[in-house]
Parts: sequence; structure tokens; C-alpha cells
Amino acid sequence: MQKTFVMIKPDAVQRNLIGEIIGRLEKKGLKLVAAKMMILSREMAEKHYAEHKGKSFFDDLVEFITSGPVMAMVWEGIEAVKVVRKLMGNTDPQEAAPGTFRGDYALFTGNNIVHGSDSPESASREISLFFLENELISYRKDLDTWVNG
Ligand code: D4T
Repeated sequence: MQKTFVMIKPDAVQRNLIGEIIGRLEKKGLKLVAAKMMILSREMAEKHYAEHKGKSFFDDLVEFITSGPVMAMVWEGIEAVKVVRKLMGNTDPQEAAPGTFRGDYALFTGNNIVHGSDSPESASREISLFFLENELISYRKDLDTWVNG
């Protein structure tokens, strides 16, 4: 079973989309194993987006992601990293397919409502940046049998 890190960004929190995004992840069959509402410090934001340091959009990105509360979460399921990226859609909401979070609810890259890890390695790094090991809940759902075999 794979874990991935998902963050509902400040624009989506402001637009009351927390429930919509969590609802879609739940209905897909993924399992929520950790969640924390927080306002990112500049230091945390710079660590999270370290791979983009030096790029033209880095300062705006850090400004945006620290501008208000985010919902940081860990979701678990078969191929969770890939599945969440598919549900999110293209980084550029104008290219994101209808039916995806970004395709349905966002208009431009600077405000693209949700983050999801792009590889299992990124997921491990991001999960340990945001959560202590004992904040990840291990539990069983009947649904596990139906959706995960
Ligand atoms: P995140 O990391 O937020 O899930 O987005 P993606 O994984 O889909 O895309 P990314 O890492 O390439 O970009 C991180 C973050 O930077 C913003 N961004 C990106 C931006 O404002 N302008 C740009 O040109 C790009 C490429 C949006 C997401």
C-alpha cells in the first residue's frame, strides 16, 4: 500500500473546496491517514518547494502558499501517488482535463488549488516534512477489501 502527501492550497481553503476535494479522494477509495490544518512558515514553504528555488515563480509561489491556511494530508491506497496526480490534473489548469480538481476548479497555474506528491520518493520526503511518524494512523476499513482486493 502506497502513501502520498496531498495539500489543499490556500486558494481552495478560501473557496470552501476542502470538502469537495476530500470527498472525491474518499470516493475514489483512498484512505485518509493523517490531516492537519496549518499556516506554513516561510521556512517550511521553502523546504517543501526547494526544487523550484531560483526559478522565476519561486517567490510568488512561497508568498502564495504561506498566504493562509492549508490542509496537509496523507492518503493511502494502491498506487496512491499516481492516482492522486491523475485526479488533480495538469499543473496548468488550462490544460487540465474536465473532471480533474484543477480542470474543474482552477483557471491558472499560480492558483491551482491542490498539491500532490509527484513520486514515491517525493511522497516520503514531504510526509516526513509535514508529519511525525506517530501522526500517521494505521487502521482498517471494510472498504479496503472491496477497492484494494
Ligand atoms: P504542486 O507541486 O503544487 O503539486 O504542482 P505540480 O507538481 O503539479 O507542479 P510543479 O511542481 O511543476 O510546480 C509547483 C508549483 O509551482 C507553481 N508554478 C509552477 C507556477 O506558479 N508557475 C509555473 O510556471 C510552474 C511550472 C504551481 C505549482
